[in-house]
Amino acid sequence: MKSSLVILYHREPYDEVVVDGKTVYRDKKSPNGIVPTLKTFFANAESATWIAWKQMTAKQQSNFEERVVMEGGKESSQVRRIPLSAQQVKDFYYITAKEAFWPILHSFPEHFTYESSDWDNFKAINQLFADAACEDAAEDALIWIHDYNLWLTPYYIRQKMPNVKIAFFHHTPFPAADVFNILHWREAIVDSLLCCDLCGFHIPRYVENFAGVARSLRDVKTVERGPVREAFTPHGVALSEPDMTTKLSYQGRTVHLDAFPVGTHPQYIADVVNSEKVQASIKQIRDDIGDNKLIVSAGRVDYVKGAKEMLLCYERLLTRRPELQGKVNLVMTAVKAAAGMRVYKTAQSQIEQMVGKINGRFSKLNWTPILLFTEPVPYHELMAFYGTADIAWIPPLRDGLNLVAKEYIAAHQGRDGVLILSEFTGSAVELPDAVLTNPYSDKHMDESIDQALAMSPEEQQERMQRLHQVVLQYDVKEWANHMFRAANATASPGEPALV
Ligand code: GDG
Repeated sequence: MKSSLVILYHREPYDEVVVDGKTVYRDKKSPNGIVPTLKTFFANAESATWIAWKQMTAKQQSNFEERVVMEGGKESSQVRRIPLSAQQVKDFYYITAKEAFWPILHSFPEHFTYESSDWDNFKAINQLFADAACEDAAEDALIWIHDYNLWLTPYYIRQKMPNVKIAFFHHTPFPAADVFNILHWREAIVDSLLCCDLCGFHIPRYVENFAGVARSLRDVKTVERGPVREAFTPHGVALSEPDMTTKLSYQGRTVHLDAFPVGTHPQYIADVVNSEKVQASIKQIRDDIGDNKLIVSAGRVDYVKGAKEMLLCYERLLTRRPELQGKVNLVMTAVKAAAGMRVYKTAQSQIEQMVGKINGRFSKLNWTPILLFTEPVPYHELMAFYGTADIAWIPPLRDGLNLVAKEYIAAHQGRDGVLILSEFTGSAVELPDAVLTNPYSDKHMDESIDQALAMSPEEQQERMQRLHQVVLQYDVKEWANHMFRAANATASPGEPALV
């Protein structure tokens, strides 16, 4: 049976567990990120295929079930796995995507290296995804592709299916032409993206950057432009943009461009934070730290996430204001990257060394300034830290969006709490009531942490209420619904059902 919805997302939507000797594909426990929402659409579509890659040995590949149905799922919703060897994953994802594309996407050309990239392997893997999508997609299906590691799939799909509807969403920033065009594979990437019916980005600035790249490389025509939706701050934030291009045309095809930032699950998070289990953890944390101010900062190890800049600022804070020694606690997750991702090694050791230095310099017998987790903290514990924290500190030098900001706000429904948020995250354009900060400026960073520590409970509550409105209105379900609405509004056939 052909599918009306085909999702191309590199992660599998289930946990593979063995029950009584039989492999079962069970719903993932973690409610983080977009997978739970995509799964809702996947499960509700009349017929759907979810295409992900699965790393396996040659022996495993010889005895491998390509399509599986999730426990409790319908036969018409299948997960199709593309088997890749460890070497293919390393070349494709850890090296080409992370060493060449990631630094360019995040405007860090100094980290860009392509010597080890294997473009042919990248093309071959994208072709595998595209072939699988074309095999499964009905003529009037919607194919929804996620992220830059599948950049070339629209081109390969379009060659086989000229009329199928293709939507692509970028989870990362999209840089301006003068940075993007450093990539010497730029024409192939842009030609592929111009094969989509809809190209989605988190914020208008990334849309404009993409349109600028397309104009710089190809003879595209701007068909439509307009002011940005009221969801976005049009001026004054580093990544603000008042107007954006909404339609381009190229070689007889219209490409719709849109900005619809990913949301979180605000009610779910609030329920978890209010649960007995998390409330007990919150009480425990409070008993442990007393009246100290708790600051939380969560994320993966990545040079784009600004951990170094935040730690330097924290060290300056304890030096500038010695009365705070023993009175503040920073809880930080810097979840280390998969083994083999050499691109993050330096960032990881820098964080560990800086935390060691600060703790070595300031710790007292009964107080350690930073609690660092390098392994993922279990979800409920993380929510307890979010729920307890007086301040969430989110300092990326560059970040497509940043979901932690929205999760912290969701965890503080009806309460106080301060969000310090870098202006160089996509979220900052939606959340002007945060204490917005420029992580490239020591002075600005210092002022932001001082402002956060001094903010009155009344001001905290007022800001938090407004922030919460945004997070509630643009949740992750609205994000996916927006994508379906925008895809439906494009000219090609295909009418996927809204949930
Ligand atoms: C990409 C883009 C964009 C963090 N530490 C722990 C933990 N986390 C969770 C957070 C949050 C998630 O990880 C991180 O989400 P982000 O959005 O911050 O970042 P990326 O992973 O870089 O995601 C990003 C996103 O795609 C969506 O489009 O926002 O800009 O880079 O959910 O809470 N979760 C657990 N333990 C931890 O220690 N359980």
